[in-house]
Amino acid sequence: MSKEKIQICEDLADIMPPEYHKLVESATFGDQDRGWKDIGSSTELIEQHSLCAGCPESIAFRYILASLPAPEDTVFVGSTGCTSLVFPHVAVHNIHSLFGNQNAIASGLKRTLKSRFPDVEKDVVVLAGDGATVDIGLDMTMQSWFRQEKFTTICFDNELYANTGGQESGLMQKGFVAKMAPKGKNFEKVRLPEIAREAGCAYVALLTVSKPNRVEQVI
Ligand SMILES: Cc1ncc(C[n+]2csc(CCOP(=O)(O)OP(=O)(O)O)c2C)c(N)n1
Ligand code: SF4
Repeated sequence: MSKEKIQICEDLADIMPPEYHKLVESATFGDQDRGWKDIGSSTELIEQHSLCAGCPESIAFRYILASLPAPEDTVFVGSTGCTSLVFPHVAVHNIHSLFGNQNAIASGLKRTLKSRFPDVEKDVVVLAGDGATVDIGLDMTMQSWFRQEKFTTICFDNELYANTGGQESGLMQKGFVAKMAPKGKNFEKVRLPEIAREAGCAYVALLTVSKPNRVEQVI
């Protein structure tokens, strides 16, 4: 592990806010033994991030960052939505893809990194909301799973299109009434873990933010 790979550009160092200096100095890399239990003493995301105050996605993101095996050699692929709001405030490589396209971008990126750096394991991690993963991006999600592309897909399931004010999502619970779906949902929640298993994913796990050390379901 090395802290050399992500640094603040010297020419901009004097105008960067202190929070960003702290982020790079005490972020998620450099320590061999770090993990989710280090949250509290490490910095993964600046405190003045642009998610709502108290948003569970912010703590979930911190757990994810703290748990990456090799953050310096990891590239995140994000998609439009609340999940994408964290990326300007973290010290990790990331690409913002067009809404729904994240798994297609990640497939190409992983293959390209393999070809460009044959001797280094470069990890690619998709992080997207349920609307991006299961509704608008389902085609791309499924194709990458069918093809056994070698990267991780993380779906932040808040059961809603939150960033655009609360439209119905496939992962929303049946009967749920949202601001932009006032009649309530008519259909059952899409069973994403089962779909992932059927599509051939090597490992499928379901976790909640409140219990980061407990996997709810492994398929
Ligand atoms: C191609 C495209 N279609 C639609 C949108 C509008 N849009 C932006 S965010 C969003 C909802 C995101 O919902 P979700 O993926 O569930 O993430 P959340 O905001 O709930 O974390 C939509 C529909 C867009 N930006 N680009
Ligand atoms: S609207 Fe988005 S940022 Fe705000 S609490 Fe919900 S998921 Fe988090």
